[in-house]
Amino acid sequence: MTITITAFERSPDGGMGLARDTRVRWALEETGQPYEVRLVSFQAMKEPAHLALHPFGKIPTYEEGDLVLFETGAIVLHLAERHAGLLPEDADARARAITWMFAAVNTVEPPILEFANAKLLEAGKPWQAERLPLVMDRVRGPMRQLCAHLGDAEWLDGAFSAGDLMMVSVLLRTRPSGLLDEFPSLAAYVARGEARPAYRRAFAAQLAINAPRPANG
Ligand code: GTB
Repeated sequence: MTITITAFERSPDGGMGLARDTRVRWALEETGQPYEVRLVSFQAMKEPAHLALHPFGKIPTYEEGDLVLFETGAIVLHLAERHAGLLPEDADARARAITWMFAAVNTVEPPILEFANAKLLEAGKPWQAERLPLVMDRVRGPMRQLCAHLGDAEWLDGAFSAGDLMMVSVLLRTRPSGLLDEFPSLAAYVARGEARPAYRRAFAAQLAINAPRPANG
């Protein structure tokens, strides 16, 4: 059955892999699932046809026959549960990998989003200069704790799993601000994720859509 996901027609990051379709593409690549992509504009995301797939009017969405999913955590979990490659066989190890997926989106990602919003949406507000360092510290907290957990390990819990896929994807958003480089072991962890052939294919596919196109003569 054909899998179709949606992605930005023009990603605000110009294809640096920070938009959330990248993590879904990565999971599709890790599990060896071919997929198609439907590109949507910001305007189209808020129109009824897209809202029928995603009640919050965002990307990515996931269609597979009659099944329609949204929320990257749910999509990656769906793929990981149905195909080999992203979750261990052992039931306890599987539960721990899923725990790390939740930790990525529920504990590590929220302060990163708060920081992104404070930087972009509060630009020019009189309180921004005072607030930004506080918000940045809230990002550092879970990153510091994650470093302590990771130690010298390659991945969060044994072999690479959907937990790592989600965590690396979330941490990638801390690179442009310089925060990721404050934590060399996390930067190395993210680099290990990016070095995976499946990640490289996912990154290249989304970059190909967003790369500057030559002007038509
Ligand atoms: N919790 C949802 C999930 O994980 O699926 C969040 C989905 C979401 O926020 N999608 C964003 C979106 O559709 C795209 S990824 N936004 C459009 C809108 O809200 O109107 C967020 C994103 C956008 C741009 C960058 N960037 O340029 O660096 C990074 C991340």
